[in-house]
Amino acid sequence: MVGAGFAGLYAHHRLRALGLTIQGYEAAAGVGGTWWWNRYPGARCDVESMDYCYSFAPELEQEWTWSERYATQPEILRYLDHVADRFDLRRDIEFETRVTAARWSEAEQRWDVVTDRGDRVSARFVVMAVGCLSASKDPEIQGIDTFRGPTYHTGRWPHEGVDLTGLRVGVIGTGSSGIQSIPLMAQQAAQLTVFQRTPNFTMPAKNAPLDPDAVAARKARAREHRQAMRESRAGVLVPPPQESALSVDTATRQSTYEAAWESGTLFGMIASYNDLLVNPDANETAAEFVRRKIHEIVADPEVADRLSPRGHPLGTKRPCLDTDYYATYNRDNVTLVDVRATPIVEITPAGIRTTTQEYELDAIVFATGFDAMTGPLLRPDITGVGGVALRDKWAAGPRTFLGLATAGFPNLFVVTGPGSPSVLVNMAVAIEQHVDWITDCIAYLDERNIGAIEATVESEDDWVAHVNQVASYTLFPRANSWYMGANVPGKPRVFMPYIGGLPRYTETIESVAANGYRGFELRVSPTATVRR
Ligand code: N01
Repeated sequence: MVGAGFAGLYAHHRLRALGLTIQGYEAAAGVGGTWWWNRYPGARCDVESMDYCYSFAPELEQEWTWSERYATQPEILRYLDHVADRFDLRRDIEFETRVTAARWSEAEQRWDVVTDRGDRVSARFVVMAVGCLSASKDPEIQGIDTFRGPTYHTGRWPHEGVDLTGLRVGVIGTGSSGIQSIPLMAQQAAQLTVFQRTPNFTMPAKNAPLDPDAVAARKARAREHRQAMRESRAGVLVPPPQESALSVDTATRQSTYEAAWESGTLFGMIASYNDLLVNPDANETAAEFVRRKIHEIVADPEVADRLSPRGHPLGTKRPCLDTDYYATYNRDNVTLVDVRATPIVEITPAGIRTTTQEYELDAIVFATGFDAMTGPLLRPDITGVGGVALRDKWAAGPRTFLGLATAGFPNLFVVTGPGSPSVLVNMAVAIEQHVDWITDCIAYLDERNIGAIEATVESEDDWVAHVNQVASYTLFPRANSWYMGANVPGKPRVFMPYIGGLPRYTETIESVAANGYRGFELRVSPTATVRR
């Protein structure tokens, strides 16, 4: 089991109940995955806390009480620590140990797994619960090592915290991490200079303490709510839009967008009309609404203009929720530098030099994101049937069957891999679904003395074609997003998650299982009894 975040912890719980012996590895010193690493100021989840948690144990749901509508990173980490303790999930995990390689032996029908500490384990199955956004990425800017002051990446934030009081701070990046941290860093720093390459669409989170009566009411109908979440399109309850943005008059549209803006929900704006992610003209009505909001909030019209996204349709780069992001640019100690107009040339010992000037800084924050989805799977050296490396197989982009498995790599399961809904839906729902499917699959194999399960090339080809086809109906391929791999130089431009929605995806994976794992080849174990 690789990883001990949301996915890994639940997988330990389910697979242990099957009676399997598990060896877990986790690069961090504790459980939590993304919530262990991303400790930057303002880090919190932008799916509501009561929806962004496990549903597998009704008693856990009743015991745990979230304090805010959108939980902070420390609170989510406390929750995951609590889950690990409550279900005794740490005992099989080797922490501060990174899996560096895994090699399949067809003769033995086993994986030989190696770590950076020199551990070696022979395993029937490898479950990659490595997260979609766990391979953090520094910017490709020359001179980083020459900078005299400290540099920090939001995805590897120091655990002791960082005091920016009185410092001149530069931050590169205005995705979710930048947008959450900039308002808080601006309160501490003497001067904050934001280096923005692409302005992003963000909406107010309207975060607040949770009302105890609302919490009690939700707990009372927790089971029905969870079931409805699993059956929803994105793992959260948003009424499905019925009409086109272009079928209503301007006043109606404005009031719908106003309500979405005030709702403080991630999917509210996109779900206002049914064609915002497929029709550029419809999308433009929502994009223009947000741009007008930016101009209302930001006092300097030139700064407001620089903050207004124009190069990509709303929602095609992941939207963000913020607290006081745009208003932060009204502060005297905050400067916005448009590095598309005046690109960064280099990082110098004293700061950051663009084509027009050098900005002197005491500290630099990289909010520059991740080698998403494939990065965590390709960093280890994984070799499958016939000695083929996963890196080579995926050289032109990830190829999976259902985002759960890849042909040529038997008995290797991926939780929320490329080709699954994953990052487009509530990850807590997606993770439980995948872990449940993998657990049922392994139980099925054990009952039948089957030693190996491998996705066929044909089923994988069909699935990849389907994933690409549904993406091509949308506006997503128009954006240079991490969904497309566009943030990593040289990475193939492929829309990685599956955008067909949870209901269709659920029906597909359930039907595959119900039909004896149709689309997979199942091979009998070479030994009389399957070794656990
Ligand atoms: O990373 P990002 P993130 N020079 O890739 C810029 C999840 N998440 O860590 O857009 C200058 O979105 C880059 O510019 P551009 C969430 O799914 C969730 O913020 O490539 N700029 C961009 O502005 C999210 O989408 C939560 O032109 C450079 C920024 O850096 C995902 O994680 C919180 C550059 C990177 O933005 C990733 O978010 C946080 C360069 N050389 C994250 N290189 C919540 O739940 C990169 N950039 C709330």
